[in-house]
Amino acid sequence: MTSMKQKKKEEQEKKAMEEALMDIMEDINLEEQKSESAFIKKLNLLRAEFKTEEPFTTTDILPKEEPIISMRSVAIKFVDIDSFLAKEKIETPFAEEFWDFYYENKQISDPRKYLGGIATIREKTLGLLGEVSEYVLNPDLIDINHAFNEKMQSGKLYYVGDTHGSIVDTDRCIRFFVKQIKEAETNNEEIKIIFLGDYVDRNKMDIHNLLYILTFATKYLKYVRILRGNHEETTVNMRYGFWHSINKYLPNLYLFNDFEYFFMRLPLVHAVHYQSESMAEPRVIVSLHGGIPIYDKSFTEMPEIPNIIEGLDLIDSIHSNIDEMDDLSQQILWNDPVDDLPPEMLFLPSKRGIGFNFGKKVFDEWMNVNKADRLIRGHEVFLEGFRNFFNDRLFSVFSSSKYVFRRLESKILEFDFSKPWEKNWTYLTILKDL
Ligand SMILES: [Mn+2]
Repeated sequence: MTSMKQKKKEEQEKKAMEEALMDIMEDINLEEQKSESAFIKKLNLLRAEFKTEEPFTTTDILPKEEPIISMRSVAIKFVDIDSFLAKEKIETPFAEEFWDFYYENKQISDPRKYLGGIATIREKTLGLLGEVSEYVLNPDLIDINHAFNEKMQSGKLYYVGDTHGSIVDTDRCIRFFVKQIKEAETNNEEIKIIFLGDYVDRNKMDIHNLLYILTFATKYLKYVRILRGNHEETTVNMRYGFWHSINKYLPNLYLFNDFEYFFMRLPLVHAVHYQSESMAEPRVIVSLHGGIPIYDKSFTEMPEIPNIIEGLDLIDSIHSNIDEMDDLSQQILWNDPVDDLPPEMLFLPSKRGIGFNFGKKVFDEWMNVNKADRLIRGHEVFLEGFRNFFNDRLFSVFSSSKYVFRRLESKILEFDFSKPWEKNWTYLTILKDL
């Protein structure tokens, strides 16, 4: 009986939700949206809206300055989180409320569950996005080349790959990290946690997954960094689920725009410059979502390589849409490494239809130019949740145990600087080790 009642209640809720959606979307034909051409139409409509509509509360989350188009030889600006925290008065009531909802009350089982109700959804979500923009993505912390650079002398460094709405994995990771952070604070040790992008799409819990990660990053501002993945982008979101999730669970036409506006501001690159007291030179661990960007593509000759750590010649990633970004930004989000290239080839066009597959020679040269020791990235699905390339200098990690129809061993990557360099990395299985 109870389950019958429950089912009926759910149906009623669903109906009310659908009606609300119809009200909000008015003249947009829902059947039409299912076909691809209608998606394109809708997309163009959204693009037009981005440009012409008076931003309707998005003012707070948009960058005030013009997108950065060109720069040369920019000195590295390091994140100085301690003086930032000392100088800023941090107030994050929305993050606190979301934290209470996800972490304290464990409200993560039902995608329709949301704080408040439909009337407050947009307000609260925008509140959180505003807090993330103001603190986590503050221009004082992010370098002019749209990267985070920071120093570490010791402690532990963690990387989380694509989570794609797999909130079970995310929840497990966050609970583990909270413990690690508390331990580090007690022992006065350093700790950093970097999320490599791809928070949404592929899973009905994707909105919650994203909001949970943003909440964690705001709550633990001192330790957590978030990057943009190729799924924090409009055309991909229209196609792979996020757009549907919003329509289904949070029926608000403008909320999709708000998220897309927000995604534009996520940085593409993070670099840890690790140097203990006994080291003469720092070792640089670069992370990004997809792969290393290069200038020209003859496939058989060594390309010209940009130094993205000391300053990009050209980066214009502040767009909601991949087509409008510059070539280097697109490649950072989409490129993949490849182990077995024909001997005469240095890289290949990607089967994904955007970006490239790069081989060891180009990778080694890129690392030279960028004075980097290791590269950490996500973007690729491996059943074992990870793969190392190029003599353990490139680490690829995937952190969603449920991906489309596959089950896999999702992992996170840990560096423990108390161990010798060559042996300081370990992959942890999220649903087993954490
Ligand atoms: Mn990806």
